[in-house]
Amino acid sequence: MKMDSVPKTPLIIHHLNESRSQRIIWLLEELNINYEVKKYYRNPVSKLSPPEIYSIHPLGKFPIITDGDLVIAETGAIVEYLIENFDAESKFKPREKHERVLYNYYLHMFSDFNKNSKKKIVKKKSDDLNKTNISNIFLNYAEKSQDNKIISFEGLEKFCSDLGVNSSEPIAMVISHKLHSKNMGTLHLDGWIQGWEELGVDSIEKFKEKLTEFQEILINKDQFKEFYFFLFDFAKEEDSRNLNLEIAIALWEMLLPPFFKNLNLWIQYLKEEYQRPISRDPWMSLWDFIQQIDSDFSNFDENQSWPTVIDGFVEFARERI
Ligand SMILES: N[C@@H](CCC(=O)N[C@@H](CS)C(=O)NCC(=O)O)C(=O)O
Repeated sequence: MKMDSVPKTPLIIHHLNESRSQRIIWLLEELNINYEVKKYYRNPVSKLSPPEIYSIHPLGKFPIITDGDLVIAETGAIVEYLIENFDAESKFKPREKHERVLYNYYLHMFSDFNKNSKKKIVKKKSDDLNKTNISNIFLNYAEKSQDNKIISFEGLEKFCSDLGVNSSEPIAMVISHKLHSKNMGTLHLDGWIQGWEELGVDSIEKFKEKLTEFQEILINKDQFKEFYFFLFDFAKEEDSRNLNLEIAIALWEMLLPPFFKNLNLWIQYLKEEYQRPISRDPWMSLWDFIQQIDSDFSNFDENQSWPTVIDGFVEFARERI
């Protein structure tokens, strides 16, 4: 085969941060090859490849190089390709038999070697998932005008309807929670991937099977707490520190009936007397209050440091029950 010491167009190395694709960049430099780096970043939580790499190569792993139409994955295969085609000065090419043995040894060893090689390899729940499916499903609902990185209100409604869920029902908020949504009405690609992987699902049908567990969260006090805490940031305006009172009341009316016997009195107090936005501390403390204080308030102690809104409520309620 004729060796081209210079590729016709710059070779592209698809490089993932903190990964072995650095080795290929080293080799490209050593061989003085004309190349461009296309950077990708691991999902900050799952540390997995970003979904767009699957459109370059179905393996979805780094490194990958593209040389014109040719796409090559696997460190060893890439190293062989580069040395075979661009090592004009035979800098790395083995010349003698014993060199070839060593060359093969290092090539195979390093292809399989990473910083975790000495640790016991634990199979992750997400390893068996079809990650391409997960990101393709996202694209079905994503907002084209936002580079396909966000699902907004319309897409969310369509997603809920494909799951057989009404987007105004409480379970739709559990879905947003499970997919790490940061604001009501939007889903982001990174949270979506993380969520689907944590749930261990990769199709709409499998996602639907999780809905019974999600319903359980809405009635089980041990599971509800985490979801309830998530709601404060989810429901408040991004640039505000507090939650608008009407929204807080709507959420409490929708979600607290299974847990809070004095809910109606609480709402009455907020509407008639308190009439202010809700800050984080009262939002969170209300949950502890519901769990710890009897519905006749007999074990309520004013000297414990409950937020003012709760002290005010107890005073208001005691006169009415
Ligand atoms: N045998 C492959 C392994 C590729 C591989 O596991 N790459 C890692 C980076 S070091 C990766 O892409 N991880 C992200 C992921 O698995 O989602 C090779 O040597 O190229």
